[in-house]
Amino acid sequence: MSTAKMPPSASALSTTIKHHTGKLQLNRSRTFSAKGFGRSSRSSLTVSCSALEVCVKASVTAPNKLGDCPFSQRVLLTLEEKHLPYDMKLVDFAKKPDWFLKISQEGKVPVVKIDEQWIADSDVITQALEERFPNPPLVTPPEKVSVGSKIFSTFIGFLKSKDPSNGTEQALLNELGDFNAYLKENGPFVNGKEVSAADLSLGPKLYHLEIALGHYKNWLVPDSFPYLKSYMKTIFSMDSFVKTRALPEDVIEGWRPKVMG
Ligand SMILES: N[C@@H](CCC(=O)N[C@@H](CS)C(=O)NCC(=O)O)C(=O)O
Repeated sequence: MSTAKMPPSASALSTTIKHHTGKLQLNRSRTFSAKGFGRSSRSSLTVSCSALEVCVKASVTAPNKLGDCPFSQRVLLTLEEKHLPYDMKLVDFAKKPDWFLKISQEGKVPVVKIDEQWIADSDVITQALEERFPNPPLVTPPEKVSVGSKIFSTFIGFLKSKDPSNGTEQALLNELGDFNAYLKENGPFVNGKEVSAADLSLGPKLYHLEIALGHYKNWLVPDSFPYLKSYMKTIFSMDSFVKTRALPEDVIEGWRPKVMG
C-alpha cells in the first residue's frame, strides 16, 4: 500500500478532472437529510464533503481524457455507484511524474487517497471504499466473488496467442460459457437483481475483451451466449459505465504491445 503525501498541485504532466455531483454518506445510527435535518429511515448521515483524489491512466489518443485501465475504471465505477465526489488525476504513462511515483511505488494506477492515506490496488481500494462509505452497499457475497474471475486471464491468453489451435480460444469459450450458464440461473447480475462489486470489476474487463478481440482477432462473443451478451449490453449502457469508460482507440493501443510482443 502506498502512503506518501502528494504535493498540493498536480504536476504539469497530469490533468485533474473534477466529478463533484455526489454526496458522501457516513455510517451513523441516525439519518438526517442535508436540508432541514428531517429524519429518514436509513442508517446514515448525508453530508457534503470534499472530493476524493484518484490517480488514473491518461489517454494516449486524446488530450485530457481518461485512458484504458480496467482496474481504474472499476474504482471509478465504485465511486460513481456510491455517489462519491472525486477529482481524477490523469497520469501520463509515457512520462510518469515524480509526485505519482512517490505515492505509487510500483508506478501503477489506480491509487486513491482515503483519510489522508494513498491506497493502491483496485481490490484494496474498493474494499476500503466499502468500509468507509457503506451506503449504498455494493458488497458481493463471498461465495459469488470468484464468479467469472478467470475470464480476464483467459482473454489475455487468447489475445496474445499466435497459434489458432493452441487451445486458448477454447479456454476462453469455456469460461464465457460457464459465466453465461451462471447468469441464466442467477442473473441478470452476479448477485441477482442488483449490481454489486463483482459486476463493477468484470464489466471493464469484458469491455476490453470485446474491443481488443474484435480489433485484433476479428472475434465476437458468440450468439450462443445470450445471457452474457445481454449482461454486457446492460453494464456497458449504465450511466456510470458510459461516464468512466476508456475510448476504444485507447483500449486498442493499450493492448498493442501484448499482441505484438
Ligand atoms: N492489481 C492491480 C493492477 C493495476 C495495474 O496493473 N495497473 C496498470 C494499468 S491497467 C498499471 O498501472 N501498469 C503500470 C504500467 O503499465 O506502467 C489493481 O487491481 O489495481
